[in-house]
Amino acid sequence: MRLSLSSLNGLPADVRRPAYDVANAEIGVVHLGVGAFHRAHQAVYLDDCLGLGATGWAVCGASLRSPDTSQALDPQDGLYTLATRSGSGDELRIIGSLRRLLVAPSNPKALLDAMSDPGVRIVTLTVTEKGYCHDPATGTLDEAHPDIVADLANPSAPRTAPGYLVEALARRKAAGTPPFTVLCCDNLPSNGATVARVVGHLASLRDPDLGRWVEGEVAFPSTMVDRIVPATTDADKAMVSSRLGVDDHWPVMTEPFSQWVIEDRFPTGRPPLEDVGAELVKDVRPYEDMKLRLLNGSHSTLAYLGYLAGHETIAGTMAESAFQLLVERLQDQEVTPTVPAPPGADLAAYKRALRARFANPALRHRTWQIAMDGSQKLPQRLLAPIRDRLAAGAPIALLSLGVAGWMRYVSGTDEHGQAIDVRDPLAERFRQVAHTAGPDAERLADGLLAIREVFGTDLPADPRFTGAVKAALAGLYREGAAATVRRAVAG
Ligand code: CS2
Repeated sequence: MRLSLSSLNGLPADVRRPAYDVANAEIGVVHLGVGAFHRAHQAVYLDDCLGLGATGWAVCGASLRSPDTSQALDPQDGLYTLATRSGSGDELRIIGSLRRLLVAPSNPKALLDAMSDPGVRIVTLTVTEKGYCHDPATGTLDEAHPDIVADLANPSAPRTAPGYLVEALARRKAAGTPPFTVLCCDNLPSNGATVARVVGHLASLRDPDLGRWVEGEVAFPSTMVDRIVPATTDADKAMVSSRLGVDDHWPVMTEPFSQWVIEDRFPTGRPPLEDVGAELVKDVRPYEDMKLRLLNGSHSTLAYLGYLAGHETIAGTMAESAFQLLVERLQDQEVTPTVPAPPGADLAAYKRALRARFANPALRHRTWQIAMDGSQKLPQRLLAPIRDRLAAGAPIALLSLGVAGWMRYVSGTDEHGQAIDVRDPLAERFRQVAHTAGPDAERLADGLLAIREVFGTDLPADPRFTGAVKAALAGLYREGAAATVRRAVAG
């Protein structure tokens, strides 16, 4: 038997179920990028809102690429299990807010129709950093991106999230329907402003008048989203299904912690998110810097160096005391001075909690998963604090070790001569650089530093930065990651 509306009532008593009439919940949100993160984060807040009796805020979730999620959840009436993992075991809860699933490539019209529906007031997005087709160093639309070129040539069957947003907004404008609010939930710097810039630019390339309308009429509030959501494994699926007594083909696994800070700017209304734990604020920036630099910056550093040192998971990496110390020093000495504390926040407690979250052994968060798409992540996670430190004339040795870890990783060969499965939109460029450099660390560093989309033009010209990164990279080649980390934290 399968998890579905008809099997919902027979679930064990310790599995929490939606506290509202799921079958009749009306859609008010379209979500682009309906992956595990959305299902463990925004969909849960909306499920809570529906449970409080706020109607009209169920979700129509779309995949922009693969049909996997819809294939797993359609036969389950959109229902799935959220498993919250901690030292005291797994708590299971069924989420009902995902009322409809669409697969964009096989039916772009259905998605554009859903986004044009006047009942839809918000479009949320988790399409990952690369899904915005922007230049990560400058945050502007990459006009030469093949999918953007395709979306301009064929606007009614878009390939990209910006393409869908622009076409749907154009249709709403033509129909006299007020625009939806665009709520980016990806880990981009100033995510609202960045997506506004990208979408506004694409709209203006289609039609300057549409561009001005998007700029003047559409709200793009910024958000800071936080919840660690490792990819679901077959063992997770089997565990959940056996506890439910029915099959769930795609549960999501997560940690107890969850945070959502949202700029409160929704001209056409929003669900009562403040009643379900979200923080509605005027300025998200300090929260975002805190999270991107302290959490994600440490995460990427642990992912590259941990992977190289032979660790499969973040918790496994944190179990080595030198890595634990590395994170602590990186956060305390080099990153915290670049992060103004958000109102009322206790940064010391925040950092302690972060390290405990990383060390949660119940979460098997793979270093390889976090290592993905580094070209899109490095600028906001490690390079932005490095720029601030350089401007202040302050040391950057540990941040540079993270960058060197990325370089060693994208060289594509591990410390035992085995190939690394490097996933990144720029993977081909990395391969060429690594091929030309051979085993020469200095040449590898020079080749990668010349990638302007990652490093811009300022950092490669600053010998304080290039010197620190090259010294760290030479250490990684000479001694390996584990010994380099031990040496970095010694004394
Ligand atoms: C991680 C994030 O994969 C990654 O790059 O750093 O997904 C991280 O787990 C989340 O941002 C936590 O909120």
